[in-house]
Amino acid sequence: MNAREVNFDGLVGLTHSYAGLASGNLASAKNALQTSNPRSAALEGLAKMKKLADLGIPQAVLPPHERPDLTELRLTGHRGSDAEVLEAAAKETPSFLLACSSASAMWTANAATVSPSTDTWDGRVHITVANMMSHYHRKIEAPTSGRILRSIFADDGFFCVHDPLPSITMFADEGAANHTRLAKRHGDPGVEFFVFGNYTIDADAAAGSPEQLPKRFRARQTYEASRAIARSHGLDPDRIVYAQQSPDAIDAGVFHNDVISVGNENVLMYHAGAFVGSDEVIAELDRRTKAVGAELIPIRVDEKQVSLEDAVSTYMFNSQLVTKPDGKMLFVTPIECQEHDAVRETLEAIVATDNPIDEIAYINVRQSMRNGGGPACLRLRVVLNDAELARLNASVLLTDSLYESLVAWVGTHYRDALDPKDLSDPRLLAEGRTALDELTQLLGLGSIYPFQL
Ligand code: SUG
Repeated sequence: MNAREVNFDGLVGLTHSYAGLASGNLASAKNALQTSNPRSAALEGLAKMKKLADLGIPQAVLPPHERPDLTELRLTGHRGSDAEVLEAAAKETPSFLLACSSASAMWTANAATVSPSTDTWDGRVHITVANMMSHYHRKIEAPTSGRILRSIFADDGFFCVHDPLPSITMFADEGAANHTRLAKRHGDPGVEFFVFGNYTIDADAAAGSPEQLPKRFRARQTYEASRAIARSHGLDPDRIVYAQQSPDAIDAGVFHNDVISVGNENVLMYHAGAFVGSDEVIAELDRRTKAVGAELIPIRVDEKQVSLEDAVSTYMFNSQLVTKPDGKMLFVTPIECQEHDAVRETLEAIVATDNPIDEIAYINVRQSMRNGGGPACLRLRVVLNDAELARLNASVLLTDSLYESLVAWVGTHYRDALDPKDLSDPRLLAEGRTALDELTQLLGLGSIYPFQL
């Protein structure tokens, strides 16, 4: 059946801030406690969505979560009115207030792992909400992400939304940022490619050896989590490849695999330093994709073309690689890549070579980039056939009129400067609730936030 990939982008929240919360994420550490601009951040994200929608690439919107999260703050013994809780938290547990205020749900590549219906045991689209247990500010996204995804993919004849895996180290899961699907075309049977950085005592020999764990930063995705998702989704073991992230890459700031490789249909672009045993990984992908009728086109970028360090600082591999209506592919690439000679030249050389990629769009998502989130982090990819597309809540699909409403909505409600100290301002909480209440109506989502339940 005819199928396409729909990008579900996270709309940046009203508390977009730089709190230095994410270990292993060099941009987050570098920009900690700077002033952010939530309005620009949201508009940059919307402009990216509009750009893709205008090219005829289906685009949808996922709403931000309510922040600061008062429920979490109250769990730590702060009592009284919301304003009193915020004031006490700012005084007594300021770093916890920062974590409870993060707009990190904007990086929807981490919201879930999605397997299209052509890959799963029961012919439904399977979606596992990520537990994001490696960082507290991200772990608290899971319940709201689950409610939002269930509200959009509500028809259980077509969709199956799974709860997050147990929140223990063994099953640490960061969603689609460590998952790529390779196929001839989106609608064809695919090979699901899971990349992990860590494994625990229950891992079989395929997981690697303890010398292959990073030394500087903690890896965020485990082998066991990837395997559990493959089981839940009922994937065919012959159509799965597991690979380990290179520990050196993790230590160089590659906290998710989508910082160092990107795939789309039969193309996989990767840095030579991305995986443990890259050549064997590519050979296995080649073998398994051939078995499903696809001819893999691997595009390898060597260290001498672009160093790991430059790949991380420009987020070259965190480009979205998307199929246009004419069947050719487009790189949606951070503007930082255009400003870096070696990276720009490498990307342009790839486009000039004989492969399906024929265009680069450099886009500005600088506000998100300063927190280590590039274009690919901001979107969750969902392959849907015609029948499935007709079954989802269509109010979240980006039309010209929804785009205009959202731009106006951001203009009305968002601040253009936010200091971490502003996060305890009770007016910010009130502004957020008014805005999000309006947003659920714009997106036809019903009640999804705790303050609405
Ligand atoms: O989890 N940054 C996010 C960025 C996520 C990027 N996603 C993908 N690669 N798919 C993270 O590290 C920073 C928040 C702060 O420091 O305020 C943050 O959480």
